[in-house]
Amino acid sequence: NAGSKSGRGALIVLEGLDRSGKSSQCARLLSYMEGQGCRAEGWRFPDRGTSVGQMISAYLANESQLDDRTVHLLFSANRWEKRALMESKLLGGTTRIVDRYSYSGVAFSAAKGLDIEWCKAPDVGFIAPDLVIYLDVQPEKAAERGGYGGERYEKIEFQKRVADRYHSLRDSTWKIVDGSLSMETVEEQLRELATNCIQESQEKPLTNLAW
Ligand code: 2DT
Ligand code: MG
Repeated sequence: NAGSKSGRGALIVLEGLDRSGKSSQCARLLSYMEGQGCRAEGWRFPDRGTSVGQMISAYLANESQLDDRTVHLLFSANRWEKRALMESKLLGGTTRIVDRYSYSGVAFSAAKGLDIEWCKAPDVGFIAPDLVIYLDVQPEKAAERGGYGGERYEKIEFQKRVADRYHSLRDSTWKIVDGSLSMETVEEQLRELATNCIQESQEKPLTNLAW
């Protein structure tokens, strides 16, 4: 029972291409966790609510132009401005289910041609996730799902490059879930992964992202 824990909360990240189902699955997982009596909160990056986030949002909507490295650093700053809050939530026993994280930061910027090591550097020292769930959907399949919303990166050729960069970021904290399966099947797999992760993370210290 995920609700009977007393240690720290877990940092669980969902990653994947646009239209891979991350946001829907985050919401489903969160309501399941709450139903289990587990203290859990959802979160997403970019957080468009801060002043940095508003600059990012305007850029994504093609309402402003920014240099590639500049916007990369804004995305990172948008995570840094939440680090202290995130740490205190986790240490206080709240699990966080996060829609996109530093992996999106690196995969999307590196897909533009920026050096991948340069892209990783500003996120060194950020909190390392206990679990990264990658919803694996072919770029062509993702594009078929009701199309894209018209934001800057929502183009199939670009998404293919993002998928390649994501692939090179995989490490032992990653679990690859076939995002082309039914919503219910994916949801079931996520419940199990998250429940195990929460139990295993309780007594582990938080560590920093080291790539
Ligand atoms: P949403 O559609 O999920 O709101 O994402 N992105 C995201 C980056 O380029 N760098 C980052 O650090 C993050 C978190 C992915 C909006 C787009 O922003 C991209 C898609
Ligand atoms: Mg999007």
